[in-house]
Amino acid sequence: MKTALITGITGQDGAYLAEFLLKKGYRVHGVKRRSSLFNTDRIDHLYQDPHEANPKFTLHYGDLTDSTNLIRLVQETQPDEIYNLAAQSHVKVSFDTPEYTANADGLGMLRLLEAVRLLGMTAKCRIYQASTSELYGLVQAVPQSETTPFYPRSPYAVAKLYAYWITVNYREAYKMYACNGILFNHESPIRGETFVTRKITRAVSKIALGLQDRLYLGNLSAQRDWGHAKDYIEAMWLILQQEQAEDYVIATGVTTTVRDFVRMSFAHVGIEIEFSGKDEQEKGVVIDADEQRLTALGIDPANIKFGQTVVKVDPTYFRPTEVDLLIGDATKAQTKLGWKPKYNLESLVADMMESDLHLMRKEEYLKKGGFKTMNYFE
Ligand code: NDP
Ligand code: GDR
Repeated sequence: MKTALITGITGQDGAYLAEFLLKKGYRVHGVKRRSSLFNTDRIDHLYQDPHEANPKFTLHYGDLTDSTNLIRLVQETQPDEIYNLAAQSHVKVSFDTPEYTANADGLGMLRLLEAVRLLGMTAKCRIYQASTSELYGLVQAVPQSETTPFYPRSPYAVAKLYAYWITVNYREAYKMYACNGILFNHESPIRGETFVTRKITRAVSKIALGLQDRLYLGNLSAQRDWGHAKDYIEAMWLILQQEQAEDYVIATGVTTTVRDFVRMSFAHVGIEIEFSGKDEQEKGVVIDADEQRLTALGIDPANIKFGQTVVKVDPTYFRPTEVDLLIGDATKAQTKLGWKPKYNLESLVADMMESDLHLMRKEEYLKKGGFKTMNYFE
């Protein structure tokens, strides 16, 4: 039985990867941060009572900024594979917390590599670094592949650039099986609520159910290559199963604007919107609503008003430096790993919308029952 250690276990990818590896028969250890409230929602279904003999899934307190903690965890768990998924992963927030982001996202990987090296585990332990398409930043060439030059555009991306190169360096210097997966944006029903796709699918669900009037967004023209997290975590595992340690781009090869993601999400519930105006003045207005579709989904058509402004731009969400266009070329992963995504953008939007409609219905019941509902949305 193989043993895996996953940092960032409470995050989107950590949760899907843990489930995937448990199904493959792995023993999984996860590193979670101390938090004042439970923050294990995404992995609660995997929980095993630690009092039972020989649990296959165990959580440990830890933090990527604490070397001694990481050394102890690697020593205690003796992993065959480490997946370093932990990070302050929000690009906009990295402009507010640049030093912390550098420490966790940049030096964090160095600490893990050093832990493996100092413990004499370089031959036993393979290690994966969650690298990112944000490394490409300011567009140098499209589509972006393993050979496209990097030009990071945020403290997050600069920190991840360090982690990328320290992974390559330890592979070359110490013959470690250490790899970068350069993953393009991947989303899911359990995507963090402040990333744009989830912010959109939550808000569209609330608007359709009459729980919210409007969605405020930043740059609608940004283009992203969006895939499904379930497909992408499989690629992480494949990257660690090869003869040679190498770096791979994981992407769908299709790019879409934020504006079109909004349109598609509204279209899922039968609402057609039209955008007008430029830059900060741009807005999205309801121009049609398919009563049959709304009713079939259990939504009261009276919630949707013709001419209602449902999307507005709020410059608060603009970034000091933006990444305008990402589109990945995953040919290497397709040919060498045999990786092929099962989801496309349409099925991704449908999966997220169905899940958020279901969640927001709970809010609807609570509101109708006179209970306070969660109003905070960023
Ligand atoms: P999430 O933000 O959902 O999860 C991040 C995880 O890291 C959470 O478990 C978080 O814990 C944990 N974490 C944050 N800081 C620390 C720290 N200092 N020490 C220990 N744990 C910490 O990210 P995703 O699951 O979406 O992404 C996984 C990784 O992949 C990240 O490194 C991200 O940068 C990278 N990536 C993501 C892409 C995407 O599109 N999703 C694309 C390319 C790369 P807590 O729950 O306590 O906050
Ligand atoms: P990104 O994801 O920065 O690509 O990083 P995010 O969803 O935050 O932004 C995508 C694009 O949408 C634009 N945008 C907004 N973004 C947010 N969050 N909120 C808004 O209201 C909004 N309006 C427009 C952004 O400007 C941007 O252009 C994600 C993270 O998961 C990283 O950790 C990962 O490395 C990369 O994907 C690949």
